[in-house]
Amino acid sequence: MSELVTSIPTKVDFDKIREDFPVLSQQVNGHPLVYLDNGASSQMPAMVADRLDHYHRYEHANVHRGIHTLSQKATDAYELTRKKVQEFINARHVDEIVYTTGTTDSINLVAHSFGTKFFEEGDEIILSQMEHHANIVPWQMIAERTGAVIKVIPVDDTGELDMEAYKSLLSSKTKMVAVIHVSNALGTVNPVKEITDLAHEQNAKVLIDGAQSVPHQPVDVQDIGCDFFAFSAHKMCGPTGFGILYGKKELLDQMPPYRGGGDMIDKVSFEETTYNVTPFRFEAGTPPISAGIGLSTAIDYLNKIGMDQIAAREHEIVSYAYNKLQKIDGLRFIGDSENRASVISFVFDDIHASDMGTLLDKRGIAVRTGHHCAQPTLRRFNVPATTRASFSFYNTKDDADRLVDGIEYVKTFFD
Ligand code: 7TS
Repeated sequence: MSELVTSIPTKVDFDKIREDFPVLSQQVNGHPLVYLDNGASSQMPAMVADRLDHYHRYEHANVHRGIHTLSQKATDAYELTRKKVQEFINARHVDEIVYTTGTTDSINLVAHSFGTKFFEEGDEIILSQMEHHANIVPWQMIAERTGAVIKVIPVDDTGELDMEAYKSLLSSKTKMVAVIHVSNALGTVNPVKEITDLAHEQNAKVLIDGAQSVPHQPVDVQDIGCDFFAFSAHKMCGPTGFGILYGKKELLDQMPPYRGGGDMIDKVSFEETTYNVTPFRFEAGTPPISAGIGLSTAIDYLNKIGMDQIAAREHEIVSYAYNKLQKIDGLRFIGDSENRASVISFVFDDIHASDMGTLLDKRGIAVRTGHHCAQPTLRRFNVPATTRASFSFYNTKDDADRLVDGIEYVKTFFD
């Protein structure tokens, strides 16, 4: 990729925004922390941590079942998140927002519920070669059970999907296309609208894994046109243990519940059980209430900055880091798409990624090394592991400089 040049509107003071994240002001191994593992989990602003604290101290009660005031308050706060999420991703109806425990759970829900009901022997599921394991294994499990077959869109040398190959894989046998929006291993941003339009021409349904897109850019599910969209709260300044499945209402209404238990039923007897309406019939048992409420505050926080501003800021920082990294002798990018966001993956032929990660950590720089739960992606590039720097809007050019200096320092060990 050639030099990336960008400019961003200056309305938001992003350097000041770091002060919202207490975790970022600490020293790690005697150095100021440089946190570049946002792809794994982003940090939480004090505003979200305070909201969780307040809930646990003063508002805790179970939801959807209490007549008492505290339970009603907890329910109202928890249900407010559904509305916030609906607006955040521009879903048509609030009941198209299903609460889950994260992206993994959301994809499992669709694979098991939709797959069990609609897949038949010989039906085809199209995935891509750059999927996270969370968007591979659930489909394999359901394919084994139903006799459906998995087809894979190849990735080219720059880390982009081979769209011609995708078109030739599509046919009337295709029942589901499940594709990652932004690759957690390569950083590639995929053309999900085009992917969806092509799948719909064959009457196939489309699931987009948005774990790495929702935290970094505005997402409009109606504009994409996809049938399902999955993401996690903990990658977007929210708490762990909570996530979202967006699904078109007419599809969710036809899908059987995925898990049975309290809250998801209408009437239960030993002879027959009837189920609650969408989305509640997919939400069995006591949920992670505080995490759900925390997501609402995280969305408020992100909205206050503006997702357009966040996307522009990250583009500027990632471009700056990319341009400096490409000058380092021996560094090879894995994934070099023009359309990239938030993630830079790289290798050195003579330095193992885990050595790189360990030595960077000694200088207070947190990166992820390994296969990033995307083994087929790395196999495509014939590498067992990469070092991955994944950025957020609170990262700075100074963080990028510290990364570059850190890599130069690690290189001196191996020269
Ligand atoms: N899909 C993508 C694209 C992801 O990046 C991840 C997590 C998941 C699904 C699973 O999300 P979860 O919240 O259900 O666990 N990705 C990473 C990562 O890149 N490093 O650690 C976790």
